[in-house]
Amino acid sequence: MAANIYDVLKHFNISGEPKPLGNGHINETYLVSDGGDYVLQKINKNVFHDPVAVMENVKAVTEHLKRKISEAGGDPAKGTLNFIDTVEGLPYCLTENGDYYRAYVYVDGVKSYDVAESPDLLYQAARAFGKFQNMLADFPAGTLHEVIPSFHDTRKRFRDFKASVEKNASGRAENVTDEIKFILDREDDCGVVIDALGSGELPVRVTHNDTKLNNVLFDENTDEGVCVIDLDTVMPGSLLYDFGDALRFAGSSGAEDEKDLSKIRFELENFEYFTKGFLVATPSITENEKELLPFSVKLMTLECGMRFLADYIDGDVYFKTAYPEHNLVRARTQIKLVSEIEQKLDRMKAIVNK
Ligand code: ADP
Ligand code: GN1
Ligand code: MG
Repeated sequence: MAANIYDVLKHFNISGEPKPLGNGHINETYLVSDGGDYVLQKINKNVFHDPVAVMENVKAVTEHLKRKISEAGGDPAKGTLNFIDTVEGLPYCLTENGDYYRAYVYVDGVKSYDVAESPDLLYQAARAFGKFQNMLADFPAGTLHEVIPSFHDTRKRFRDFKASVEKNASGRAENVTDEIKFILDREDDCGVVIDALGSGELPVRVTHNDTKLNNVLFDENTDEGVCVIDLDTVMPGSLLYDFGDALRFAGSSGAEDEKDLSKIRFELENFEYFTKGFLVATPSITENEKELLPFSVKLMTLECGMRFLADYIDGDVYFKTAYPEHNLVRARTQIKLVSEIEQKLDRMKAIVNK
């Protein structure tokens, strides 16, 4: 067992000084330079109650992806994450405090974006996520652990949201009554995808489930989508989760935590470029899925908005925050985006049909 982060590095046979990397909301991520570059991550135990199961999932998924990438003539050292085993032969290192760390090779020559800087970037991101989903089409879904049960069951997320409002652990609910009402008014939307998955109208697929733009790495010279990262939530789900969640983030004209709401619009041009790339990469999409693409963007944005607002009301216990109102600021951008999407749904449908 390791005593501290330096001891953890020794178990992975890496030396060097860990420096914070990226803007993820969940794990603690470090870059360590040791001749080669490595990423060291402390898995968030509050979010992932069974880190060993998480590592079993991501190892199985990356092994599958490596086979697929090689078969297609690609470079498996770049196209997916390459995890490193400890000297004891394990894909994680446990510390005396009960923390789990993992390490993987830093993908060289790439960069990540927190805001969509150009529509073409979205075309690339969509192709990367679509290809990712395609490569997992024949992955045995039944072998995956459900590491966060009901992750995108929006009906359950809605129930949890109401429970947070009723409990009002932080006493903050009084200040956000308009935001709470906005979400409560949209209860009927919450069951659409989860019910259609249950009835078989929508196929269950192995999906990424966290398709934020900063979970794709782009080639620093060509901006081609090189590698999909953050594989912790790969689980059975709907293609609509990945499509909708990606556009929740990349369809916005501003950052997820932009304070000035006048800067937050839902960009139809981004929607168009992303949709084009995604449809090219997912030839197996069904008619029912296609029809729900525009709605899925609204649904995933609403879901994320209720999660941010619930966390604000719970007292910031889930997402990493940089200041006290951070989750509220995030919830407000999602709410603004939902109203924008509601106004643009018909135009989004026309784009899909085109
Ligand atoms: P979280 O679950 O906290 O979002 P991620 O696995 O997404 O954790 O990592 C957080 C951030 O670190 C990513 O959004 C990305 O910006 C950066 N990052 C992670 N791995 C790499 C890598 N191999 N190369 C470049 N950047 C990376
Ligand atoms: C979290 O891990 P990260 O930062 O890529 C969250 C997503 C949310 C997202 C909102 C495991 O993603 O579900 O959509 O924040 N991941 C988890 O920015 O809860
Ligand atoms: Mg991430």
